[in-house]
Order: sequence, then structure tokens, then C-alpha cells
Amino acid sequence: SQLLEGKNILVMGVANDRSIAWAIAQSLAAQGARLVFTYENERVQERVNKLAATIPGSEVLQCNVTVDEEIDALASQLKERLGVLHGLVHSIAFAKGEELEGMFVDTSRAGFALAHDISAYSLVAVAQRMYPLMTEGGSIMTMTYLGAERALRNYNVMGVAKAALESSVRYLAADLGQYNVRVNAISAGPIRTLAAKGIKDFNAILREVEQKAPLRRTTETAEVGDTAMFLMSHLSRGITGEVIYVDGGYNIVG
Ligand code: 0WD
Repeated sequence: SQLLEGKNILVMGVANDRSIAWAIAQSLAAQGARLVFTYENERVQERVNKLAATIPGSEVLQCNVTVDEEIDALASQLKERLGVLHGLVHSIAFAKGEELEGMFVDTSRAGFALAHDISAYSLVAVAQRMYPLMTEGGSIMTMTYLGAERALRNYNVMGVAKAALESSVRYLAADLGQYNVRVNAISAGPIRTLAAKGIKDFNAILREVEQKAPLRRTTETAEVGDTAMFLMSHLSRGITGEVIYVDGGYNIVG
């Protein structure tokens, strides 16, 4: 039998077929989950529609996470269509390119605010509207990176936003545990995606992981997908408020 049979899971953050959220969707679909995808705007709509069409029974809805009204509308559409939600995958982040190179000390007020709004607050904004739909208990997860804990070159304001995101995971977990809703993060090793294109010297980061990580290779999106599947499933029922590393062990050596 399948681990996610009968579970309705919202997947936010598919931009293309290299997106981590897309690999997560594959792992969830393979275990029988019913998926709803969201896309940010018309720019990615067609691509997400095409991808979703390859997963039978899945649906696609629009939601820019910087707009409260769009998250409200998403929640009411989900309530109408599914009734109950069991899982939420948040795989969204953004910072302006100019903030992801040079010195962190040069971060602008607007750049700091934008990175935190999209990359950290959006988890809170979405969780606060989705947990009421998780009437049979639920699992919420987000994506983070080692730059939350260490001052990594070029990651800059995104590292500060990821620290806020990881802390938000703990506070959300503390709040929502009483409703049997769990909240966790996966800290993935570097993976070449659209978002990674914004980070300067990404090749050098990948090479360093290949040399130093205990598993001596870079992280694959499917590895993140399978851990996300575990977090969405009954198998992880005792885990909440955690950051789980899927990075070939890099964080223990570095
Ligand atoms: O090495 C990596 N790629 C790692 C990524 C290592 C560790 C963590 N992560 C994190 C990222 O920080 C992010 O939180 O994983 C998450 C997913 O990132 P990804 O899969 O690497 O990147 P991508 O495929 O670009 O998906 C992120 C998407 C956006 O894509 P673009 O590139 O079009 O900005 O987040 C979405 C969007 O689809 N997004 C939004 N969605 C709704 N509303 C918004 C928004 N305002 N802004 C961005």
C-alpha cells in the first residue's frame, strides 16, 4: 500500500522541472498523494500547468505569497475543492541578484525586507491560513540552507532570511502541535536550479561539496523529494520543529 494514499498536499514553489518542489511532487505522487500546485504568476503558469498535467488528478492554482488576498483566496478554494488538507510543501525564496554578491554589509533596507517577506514571512502567512484546513492533523515543511547558520560567501541576506525561516519553523511547531500539525524544514545541499543561478560562484560551491562532503557527491533533488515524502507521511509522526539535513553530510565537516 502507499504511504500517502488519501492525503491532500499543497505544493508551492514549482518554477520548472529542475525545481526542488517538482522532485518533491514526484516523491509524493509516487506514494499516492493528491497534489495541488501553486504558481506565482503568468510568467510560470504555462510551465506549471504542463508539469502538473503529467501527474493524474493534480490541480493548479495561482498564488503570489506576497499578497495576503491571494493566500486567502487559495485557502477558500482548497476548502471548497478538497475539504481537508493534510500537507503543505513551501519551497519558495527570493532575493535581488545584487544582494547575493559582494558584502552583506551593503544590504539595502528594501532588499532585506523583500528577502524576508518572500523567503521567511510567506511560510507564516501560508501556515496561518492552511492549518485550519488540517482537521485530521497535518505536516508542513519548508526548504532551508546552511547559510542560515554560517556566514557563507555570497549567500548574504538570504542566509539571514533562512535563519528567520528556521526560527519560524520552531515557533510554528510550538503553536500548531496542539492541533497535531507538525512543522519542519529540510536543509538541502546546493543544487543547480533557477534560484541557484542567482548565487555567484555556484560551481565552486558544488566542487567543494564533492570534495568535502562525507558522501563525496552533490545533493540530488530526488533525495530531497524522498525526505519530504517521509516528512509528509505517518513515518515521521514524532518529528516537529526540526531542521533535517539532506546534504550528503556536508554540514558535519565543512
Ligand atoms: O541549492 C539550492 N537550489 C537550494 C535551495 C539549497 C537549499 C535550499 N534551497 C531552497 C530555496 O532557497 C527555496 O526556498 O529551496 C527552495 C526552492 O528553491 P529551488 O527549487 O532551488 O528554486 P526554484 O526552482 O527557482 O524555485 C523557487 C521558486 C521561484 O522560482 P523563480 O526562480 O521563478 O523565482 O519560488 C517561487 C518561484 O516559483 N517564488 C514564489 N512563489 C510565489 N510567490 C514567489 C512569490 N512571491 N517568489 C518566488
